[in-house]
Amino acid sequence: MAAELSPIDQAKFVAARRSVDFVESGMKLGLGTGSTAAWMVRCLAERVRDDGLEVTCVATSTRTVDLARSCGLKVVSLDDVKWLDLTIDGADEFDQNLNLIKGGGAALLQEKIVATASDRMIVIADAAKEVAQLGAFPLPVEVVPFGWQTTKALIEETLYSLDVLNREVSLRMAGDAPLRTDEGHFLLDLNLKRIGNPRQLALVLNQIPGVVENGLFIDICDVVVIGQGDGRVTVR
Ligand code: ABF
Repeated sequence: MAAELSPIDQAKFVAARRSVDFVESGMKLGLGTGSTAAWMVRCLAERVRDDGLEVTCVATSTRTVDLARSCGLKVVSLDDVKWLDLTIDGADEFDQNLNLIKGGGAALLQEKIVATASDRMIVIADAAKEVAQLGAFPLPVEVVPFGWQTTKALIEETLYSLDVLNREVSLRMAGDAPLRTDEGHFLLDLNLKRIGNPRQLALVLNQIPGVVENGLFIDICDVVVIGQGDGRVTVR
């Protein structure tokens, strides 16, 4: 499976494969979204098939539901299990405190709900996702469609009052329509370049009426599994 991969895909694959070692039979698992998480789903399905591993899965997006079921995994809703033993998911950035920017895959709300409803969260990522300071990746903020332009203006005012440099709020357009999440919400991208106080920003953003959630995952990730293009893997 890994023989013909590009270095970046090899890095994602080896991180994903290593993360599945943390899965024990009988676990209730949260399955992430994105290309790295997709590798994990495939590797998990292999272990279920080859080792007889028994797991019950909750997916963080409709596309992960589809992939997991196509691989023969048992997928139920979060309401069916209420709580999870472990969630494995990707990320767009992680820092030395294991705080994350997530949501580039437009599934941040379900990802944060699932990750928070887990005893443990493991992030799987290629080494390029590691940053000294979060913010180079545009921070996704999920907003309800009602009055979204007013919400966008309130976000800009908030960023200005926090003196968050390089503020530029853009609605992530997918073609000529705003990008909608599984819940029908819009995603705004905050191009902040660097975030001095991610914990403060995460709290302030979610106080703004119309904001549903943001892509800052603070104190949620427990372990990061980092893959390299040469096949090396680091667990931290
Ligand atoms: C999802 O996958 C998102 O939260 C995150 O933005 C994205 C990372 O994608 P990839 O693994 O393809 O780099 O978890």
